[in-house]
This record gives sequence, C-alpha cells and structure tokens, in this order.
Amino acid sequence: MSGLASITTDTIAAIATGAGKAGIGVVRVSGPLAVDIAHAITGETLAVRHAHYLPFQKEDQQTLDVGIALLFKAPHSYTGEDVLELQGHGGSVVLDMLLSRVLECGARMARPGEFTERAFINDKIDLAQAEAVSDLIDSSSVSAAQAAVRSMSGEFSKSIVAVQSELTALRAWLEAALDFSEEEIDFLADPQLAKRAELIVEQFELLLDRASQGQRLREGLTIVIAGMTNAGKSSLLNALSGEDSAIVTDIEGTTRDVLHEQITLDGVPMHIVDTAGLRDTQDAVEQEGINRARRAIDAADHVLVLVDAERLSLPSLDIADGLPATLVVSKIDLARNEADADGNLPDEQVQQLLHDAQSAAKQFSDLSAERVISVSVKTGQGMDSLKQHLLSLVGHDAQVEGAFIARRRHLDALSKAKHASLAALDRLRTSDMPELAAEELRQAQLALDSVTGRFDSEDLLGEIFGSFCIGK
Ligand SMILES: Nc1nc2c(ncn2[C@@H]2O[C@H](COP(=O)(O)OP(=O)(O)OP(=O)(O)O)[C@@H](O)[C@H]2O)c(=O)[nH]1
Ligand SMILES: [Mg+2]
Repeated sequence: MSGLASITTDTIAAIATGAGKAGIGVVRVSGPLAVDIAHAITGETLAVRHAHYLPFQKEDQQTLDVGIALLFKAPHSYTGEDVLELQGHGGSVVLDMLLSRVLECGARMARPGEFTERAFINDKIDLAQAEAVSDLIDSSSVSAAQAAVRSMSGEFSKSIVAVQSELTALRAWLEAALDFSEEEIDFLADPQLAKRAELIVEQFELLLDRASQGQRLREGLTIVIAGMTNAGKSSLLNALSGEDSAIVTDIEGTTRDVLHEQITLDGVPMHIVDTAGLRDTQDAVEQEGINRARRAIDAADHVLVLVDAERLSLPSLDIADGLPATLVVSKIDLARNEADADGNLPDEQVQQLLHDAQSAAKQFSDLSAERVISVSVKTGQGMDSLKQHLLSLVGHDAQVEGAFIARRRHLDALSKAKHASLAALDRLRTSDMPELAAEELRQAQLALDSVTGRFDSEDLLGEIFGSFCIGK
C-alpha cells in the first residue's frame, strides 16, 4: 500500500471508549511519538506491554488523573506502530483533558477509523478483516457479532486466500500448457483441468453462501407484503412495526403507494414493505399503485403472500421464479368457527388453498400445509411464528457452518469471481478457445483481490474507513 504509507509518519490520538460516564475511559495514541508522549505524561520510562499504575501529569506536573498506562512497541501492536493506551476514569471532562494533554505533546486527532486503517496499511489485517472490526462494533444481534468475529479473526480471508492459491495454480498450469501448444500432447485437453476449475467454482458457491448469510445478518432482508386488496397487508405492516404508519380501512384499494418500515427482530434489521392490493382495476391511480407493487415485489428478497382467511383467494402473482415467498393466511380470527383452537383451517380448505397457490406461483410448488403460517393482527395469534419465520429467513438461528459478516461489495466481488471461473470452466469443458480460460481466471483473481484489499484504490479505502467511529 505504498501510496498510503506516508500518512503513517505522524502520531494520532483519540478517545477510544464510548461517550458518557463509565468506570474507565481509554485514550489511544499511535505513531512515532507514542514513547515520548508516554514519558512526558507519566514521567517514567515504561516497560513494554506492562500495566503501569501511575499518575498522568500535566505539563506543570500536576496530576490530571491516575490510571494505567500500557505501551506497545511496533510492530507488535494493533496498528503495527508504537501504541500508547492511557486508561483513565471514564468521565468526558477528564478524558477530554487527557486527550488535550496528548495533543499538546505533539499528536493530532485521529480521523474515524484511522487506527484500523493503519493496521491495514501496516499489514496487520486485510481489508475484509478491517471492515469486520467496524461491523463487530455496529452489530445489533449475537449472530451478527459472531459472524463479524469470524471475519475479523481472518476465517473469511483465509477461505478467500485458499481459493486464490487454487486459482493461481490452475492459471500457472494453463499458461504453461499454452507454451507447449505446438507439442504433440494437448495439455489443454486434460480433463483434470476442468475438474480443478469445477472445484474452484464449488468453493465460490460455498463462500457466497456463507457471505450472503452474513450480509443478511448485517443489512437485513427486504420483505414485501403482497396480496389481494383488503387481505390485511397494511394491518400486518403496522403490527410488525408497532407503528400506525399505514392507513387501514375496510375499503378495497386503500393502499396505493409503496410503504417502507424498518424494524428489528431480535436485533436483526428488516425492511418491511407494504404494497397496493393486486386486482384488476380501471382506476388509473390504483393501477399505478399496482405497477409500483409489482416493481417492489421484483426488488424484494422475500415476498409474504397474504391470503384473507375469509376469502382464501390468491391474486395473479407473477413473482419471478427464483424469488422466495411464504404463504400467510391472514385474519385467522374471522375463520374461528371453521378453524380449530390453534387457528388451523379445515383440511379441505387448506388443500384447496395449496392447490391454488401451486398453480399461482412456482415458489409454492412444494408447499405443504405445515409451511403455511396463519396470523391474526387482531388477536396476535400466529404473530410469533411469523416473526420466527422471518428470522429463520435471515439465518438468525442457523447453526450451520457459520456465516461470515460481509458487505454488498464482497458479494459482488465473489459473484464476479465465480462467474469468471464458470466461464473458464466452460471453455475447458467444451475446448472452446481454452487458451482464454487463463484470462478468465485472472479476472477472478482480480475480483478476489478487491475483497482483501490487495489492489484497491484510495477512494474505496477512504469510503470504508470514513464510516468507522473515532478511536477505532
Ligand atoms: N378481524 C380482523 N380484521 C382484520 C385483520 N387484519 C386486517 N383486518 C381488517 O381488514 C380490513 C383491511 O385491512 P388492510 O390492512 O387495510 O388491508 P390491505 O390488504 O392493506 O388492503 P388494501 O390496502 O386495500 O389492499 C380492515 O378493516 C382491517 O381492520 C385481522 O387479523 N383480523
Ligand atoms: Mg393496505
């Protein structure tokens, strides 16, 4: 990262702990002046990696606070530079005074994320790990925090490096084979090559699964509520968000705009979207609402198709094939006479509904009665099951292999790399200009490099580290 190395010549400082009163507050200093600053403030020559309990002094040697000073020498520190941590009392005035004292000694205020940026520049961590530090601090659920720790400690990066080395090896082989292309033996026709490319593609698929799950935990899903007019869509949005944001009436076609609500379930963010009821209409305004509803459905991560328990009829859905959807029977309280105590509808009605759902959309082709969720916003019945279901879509409780916290840019890079490898695989399999496979693999490598930050532009780095909190 030679272009950035120059900024590490100065010494930076910041309050590293959160605002407000606390038992302890930390001022962190990093850079070549850290040792001198330690000496100026403590009056002592500090032993490295030792907790020294002593007074922190002003310039006139008056005591400013009493606390613990810790010194780390480069490269064995968070940033890879000399680092001083002054642990004082956690009041904002006393910490401000301590920080001012440090600045007086020649440090400057750190920008947000600058400590982690230096750790990256000094090769202590790669870019994906640096981003995970910020995601760990920001994580709003235990699952997201666990996924962030996994990425921060380098599991995600290691998996990427593993595919990288496979890619490099295969590329080297291909390029060597091209040099021999005049020879008798056609190295490029070796079926082992395609086999190896296949394994690479498989690894990308695995990586994408784990990273997508992490990205869902971090950013949440966009869940669109769709259905016929009056199915109870707006009521469900209000019930999930706990706000009265959408207008609810018994008039069909009440909602005409697309309404968004941001909610958190067990700390997991979700974007819930209410839409206009899907029906044939002559009303131009309502028709525009329906067009918008269809666009919202197309942009969704998941669709909740709401069916009123009284009518049990589905709209014409038109959902793209790959888009996952859940069938939700609403107003189950109104079906009480027919439903059992748990709100389960009579068998023949369920069978009819399943049949209709299966013909309305491919996503319901293997739908079974157990996977239909019944709710009533009036009695609250089924609402917990629905929330659990939404959480399971995010992979909140999944004890699977373990998600890696990831961002949209990581997913984009991984899928670019996967597609380039697939293209290489195709060439090797069909012997369609196999010499171009090496170039496809090079593209895959470039895409992967952008995840770990090997060749990234300063603009991207500025954007990533600028979103950190100060002191990290
Ligand atoms: N009994 C009962 N009534 C409900 C329930 N959910 C919604 N309703 C009623 O059903 C009617 C329609 O509700 P909305 O939430 O406006 O339905 P919608 O699907 O948004 O309707 P449009 O915006 O017109 O497409 C209102 O009178 C609601 O009070 C429920 O769980 N039980
Ligand atoms: Mg509505």
